Amino acid sequence: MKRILSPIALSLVLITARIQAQESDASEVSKPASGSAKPREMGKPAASAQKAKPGKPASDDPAPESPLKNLSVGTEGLFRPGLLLQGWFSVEHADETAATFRLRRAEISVKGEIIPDLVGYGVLIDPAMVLEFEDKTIEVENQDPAPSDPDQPETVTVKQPAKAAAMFKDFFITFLMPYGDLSLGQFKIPVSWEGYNSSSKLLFAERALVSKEFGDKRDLGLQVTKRFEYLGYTAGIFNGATLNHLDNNVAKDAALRLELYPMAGLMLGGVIYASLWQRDQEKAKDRFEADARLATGAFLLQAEFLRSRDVDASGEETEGQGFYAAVAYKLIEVLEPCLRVGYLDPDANRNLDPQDNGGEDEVWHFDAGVNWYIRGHEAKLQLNYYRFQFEDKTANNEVLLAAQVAF
Ligand SMILES: [Ca+2]
Ligand SMILES: [Ca+2]
Ligand SMILES: [Ca+2]
Repeated sequence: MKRILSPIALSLVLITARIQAQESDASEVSKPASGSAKPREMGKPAASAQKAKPGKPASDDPAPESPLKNLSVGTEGLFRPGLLLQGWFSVEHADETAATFRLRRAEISVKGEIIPDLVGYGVLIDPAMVLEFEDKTIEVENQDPAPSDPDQPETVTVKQPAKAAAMFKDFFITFLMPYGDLSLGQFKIPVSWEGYNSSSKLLFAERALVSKEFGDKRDLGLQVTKRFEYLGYTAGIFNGATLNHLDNNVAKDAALRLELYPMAGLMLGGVIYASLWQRDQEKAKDRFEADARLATGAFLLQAEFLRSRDVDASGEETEGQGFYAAVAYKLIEVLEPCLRVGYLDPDANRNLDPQDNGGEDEVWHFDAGVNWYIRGHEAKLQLNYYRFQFEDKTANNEVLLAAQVAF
C-alpha cells in the first residue's frame, strides 16, 4: 500500500511544485503580498499578466522551469531561493571625471509558502549595500574649554558608514486570502510604479530620479494587496521611520495605491500616501502620484508624476515634485533601445541655490540606453547614457554598463 501511495504522493508534490514554479518569478521579494512562492503574479493571474504585455517575447519571462526548483520544507511547505546580481562600470564627468566598478545589488532571497495557498513568507538581504566604513572628519560639539576661534571648532576623524550600514531589506509573513493578501514585516512602500516594482526588470539600469527620490523605499508595517482582472490595489500602514528603524513616535503612515487595467497592456495608477497624526513632526510626509504604462507589441511607454511634502527636524515643510516619461521599442527579441526624460524639483516653492542647499538644485535628466536580453531579465546587459542638467550647477554626463543575473 505504502509503495503505491508514495509515487502518487510524490507526483502530487511535483505537480504542486510545478504550478508554483510556473507562477513564480525572479527577485520580487519586495512585494510581500505578491510574496511567497508565487510572488510576482499574486493577484496578477498568469493569464492577465501575459495579456498585459502580449507582444513581449517569451525571452522576457523565465524559461519553463523544472518542478524541483521549489524545495520542500516543513510539513507541506515550499522554499525557493532567489538571486539578483547587478554589476556596474560607470564613467561620470561633471567638473571632474570619475570612473568606478560597482556592485549595485547582490540580493539574496528565500521565499515560499509554509502552508500552500494560506501562509507565505520571504526574506531578502543585500550584502552589497554595506561598504567598509571610511574616515570622516566631524566637528566636536560642546568643547570645554571653548575653542579660541568659534568659527574653527576642533575636529575629530572617525570611521563612518559610507551609506546604509544594514543589509537587511525584506521580511514578510503573508496570509493569502481571496480578496487581499495580508503581509506583516518590512517591505517596499507602494510609492512610484518603478520604485515599487522589481529592481530586476528596470528599463534603464538606474531608476528615474523622481522614482529614486520617493520610491524604492522600505518601511515596517502591514500591507494588503491583490490584483483582479480590471483593478488592483495595495493598501498599507507603516511606521514612517524607514527601513531597519523602530518607530520613534505614535504617528503612522498610510498608503493606498490603485491600478486600473482598462484594456490589454494598459495600466493607469495612482497613489495617496500620508502621515496620520503628528503631521508637523520630523519624518511626517505625504506623497501624491499618477502613473501610466502601455506595453503593446514591442512598444513600451511609461510615465509617472509625483508630488511630495516632507517635514524636517526643525518642523519646516518642503514640497517637491518630479516626473519622467520613457519609451522603448524592441527592434528584435533581444535588443531594445530606450529613451527617457525626467525632472526633479526637490523644493517646488523656491529656486534652489546649490551653494546654500547642500548641492541641491532643480535638475532635468535626458537618458538613452540599449538593453541586450541574453535571456530575458535572467541575464542581460544594459548600456546607458545619462545627462543630468542642473539649473545652477555643471551638468553631469554618465555612461554606465550594467550586467545582471537574476532568478
Ligand atoms: Ca511614525
Ligand atoms: Ca524649485
Ligand atoms: Ca536653482
